[in-house]
Amino acid sequence: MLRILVLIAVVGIALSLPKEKVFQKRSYDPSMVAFWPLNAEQGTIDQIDSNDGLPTGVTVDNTKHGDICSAYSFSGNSGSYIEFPNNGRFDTRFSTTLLVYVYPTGVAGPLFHYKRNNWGSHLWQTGPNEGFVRLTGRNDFSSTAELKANVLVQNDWNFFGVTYDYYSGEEKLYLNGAVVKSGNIGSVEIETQYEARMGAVTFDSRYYKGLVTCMQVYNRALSPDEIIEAEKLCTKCPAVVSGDPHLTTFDGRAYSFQGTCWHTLVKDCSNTNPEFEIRAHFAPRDDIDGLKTRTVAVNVTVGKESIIVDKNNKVSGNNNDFKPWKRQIDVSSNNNTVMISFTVKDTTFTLHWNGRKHIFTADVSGTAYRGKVGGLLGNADGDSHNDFMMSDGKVSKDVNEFGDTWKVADMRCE
Ligand SMILES: [Ca+2]
Repeated sequence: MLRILVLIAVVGIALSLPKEKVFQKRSYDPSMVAFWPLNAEQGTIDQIDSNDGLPTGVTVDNTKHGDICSAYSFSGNSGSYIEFPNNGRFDTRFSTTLLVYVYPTGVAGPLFHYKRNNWGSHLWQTGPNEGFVRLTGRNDFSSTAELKANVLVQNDWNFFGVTYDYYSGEEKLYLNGAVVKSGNIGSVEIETQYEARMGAVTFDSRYYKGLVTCMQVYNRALSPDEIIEAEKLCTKCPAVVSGDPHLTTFDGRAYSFQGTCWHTLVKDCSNTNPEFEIRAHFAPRDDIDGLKTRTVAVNVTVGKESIIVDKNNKVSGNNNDFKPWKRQIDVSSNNNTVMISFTVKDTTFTLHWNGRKHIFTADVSGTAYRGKVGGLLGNADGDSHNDFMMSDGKVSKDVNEFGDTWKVADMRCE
């Protein structure tokens, strides 16, 4: 009987998980005690422990807002919230950092609130532009001083949060990596032992309306530099090459470029002997008049390995010369898409190519090559303004001047 019950319990858990846990190649800061990506790929699954969020009355929003492609949408009523069960892992008790990306469209509501039915430690939006935090004392119902600042921008992304250092007593409110308010609340053991709610609590009629993604909890006060690094864990839209060809860089800059023949999309610029390079073959469209071009093949080179995938998704190259366990370029396909991935240092590139539709997307995770790549997809340093970096390292204002420097000299085209 016990065996049957255990089996049922396991099946129940498997069915209730919204998505599979995504295997992370990167390792997180050891002080991170909870991380809910709150995006289309990883949903409400806790990437650190098993405190997966339980969504109620919220939807995944796949509309691109700024450079973020997916987030959770809260409708601003009592039935729209995510509850995060707390097995003790994100009970930080002493020092803490709470960070979250919010896109408010309403007036007020809880962003991360410990204790669903009363005032535990909490981070809120308390006015159209007002961010607010109050940490509460553990078990003695005391409250520390509030910190608030009129800094949130409506209908835009705000990377908002708080740090608290138990030893110094310093508490700091952050927006987009900068301190916007600070105070000293002394050394208080804080109330963080309860479940947390986002969107709505049961005892207050203010409900958050808007989008949220990338909720992070740490058990120490991060420094400003570390908060800027933490922001990079938040999933941005992939770089895209599609159409005639319209391109969007890793940093979210969209432009059109009509070069023909092979061009470099992404290249390792950290070294005179690049470790990897991704190229695309642009050809004039034969189905319409004018100078429109589109992508007809992609070429990926990593070390001595090189493959080309054509518009029929056919893969050729020298990768069969390598034993499977020695191959650096991983290729798989399903339906109309070829997926190519490779990892160098801590950085993984994930590429999707749909030859029939002439659509190529590139995702990058890791930090070793931030700002150390070049090509038509930009330098991936988080700043869209410098994305027209030419092959000599200078930044151009002219799209054709920029694009032409990334034309590949030693590859021929019919
Ligand atoms: Ca850039």
